[in-house]
Amino acid sequence: MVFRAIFDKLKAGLSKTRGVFSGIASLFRLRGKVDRDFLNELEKRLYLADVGTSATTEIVEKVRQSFLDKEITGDVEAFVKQQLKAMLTSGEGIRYNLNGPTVVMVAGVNGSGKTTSIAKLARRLQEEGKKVLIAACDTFRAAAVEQLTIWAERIGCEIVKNQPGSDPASVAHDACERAKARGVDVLIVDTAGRLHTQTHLMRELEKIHRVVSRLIEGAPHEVLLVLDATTGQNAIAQAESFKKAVQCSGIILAKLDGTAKGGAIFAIKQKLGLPVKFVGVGEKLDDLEAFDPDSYVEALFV
Ligand SMILES: Nc1nc2c(ncn2[C@@H]2O[C@H](COP(=O)(O)OP(=O)(O)OP(=O)(O)O)[C@@H](O)[C@H]2O)c(=O)[nH]1
Ligand SMILES: [Mg+2]
Repeated sequence: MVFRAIFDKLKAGLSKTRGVFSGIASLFRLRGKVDRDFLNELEKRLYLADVGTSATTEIVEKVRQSFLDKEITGDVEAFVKQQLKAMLTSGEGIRYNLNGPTVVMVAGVNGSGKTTSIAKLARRLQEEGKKVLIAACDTFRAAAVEQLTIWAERIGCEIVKNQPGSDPASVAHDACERAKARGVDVLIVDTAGRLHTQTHLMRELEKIHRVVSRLIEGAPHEVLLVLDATTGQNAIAQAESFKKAVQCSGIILAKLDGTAKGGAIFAIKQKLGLPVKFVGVGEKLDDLEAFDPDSYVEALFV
């Protein structure tokens, strides 16, 4: 029952991308074979879903070869699904600190969906019975602290903050102390998406990283990079610059509901080698799902 409800939400969230993927089976039935026209159409659809050149070429070539080798008889869709699933890694959850608070730092360019994803994640963890604390370390954008405070109030979660313009590393410091003192299970750290320059931004992230690592052993235990799925493969370039500055451990792919570019997840996996841990499929609090390759690929076709 619960699984069904989660799957339905994922399906709804991926409906735009599914519009591009679906129809492959009927197209095959119509033609009755894997011929040039079928392969061209398959290739076109994979491109439209932003699967990316190398992943698209790989899949199309496998379909062609497998048809020649008579591995594909009737169900070409099942074959494509199997190829797509094999390209993704099974969802890994959050890596917890067993000896104290787990620190989850959240990074990403401005507007990618960090703050909203943090609220969703905090709520999700609270529902699992965890004590969560949020740190408002985006002190650069004037309204950022206020926005996070509103979310925190809505979900009944404690927040550590300071005036806009104050030092984000000192907020991170206070949050770590409070997390230890209050027996918090998970501390989630919001960060700025934009500073005066990109260099400033990366330095600030490194500084927050350093501060939390000094105060809590092994912290940050996760650095989750939030990518905006509507930017498709452009998100990869963003991710690369973040990956250099802070050692990202996973990805939250947000805003999948607003795009047909949900295929970008394959290119993200191929090019970044980082696991997608959560996907955002809407603006509401319960619109964050733990990533699972099987459900994801199934939801693209059903
Ligand atoms: N449709 C949809 N919208 C989302 C999702 N996640 C975030 N948004 C929206 O994207 C916009 C930006 O989200 P924020 O969470 O403020 O993004 P941010 O990365 O914190 O932005 P900055 O603080 O400016 O760096 C908001 O309008 C959110 O409601 C999602 O999964 N689906
Ligand atoms: Mg924000």
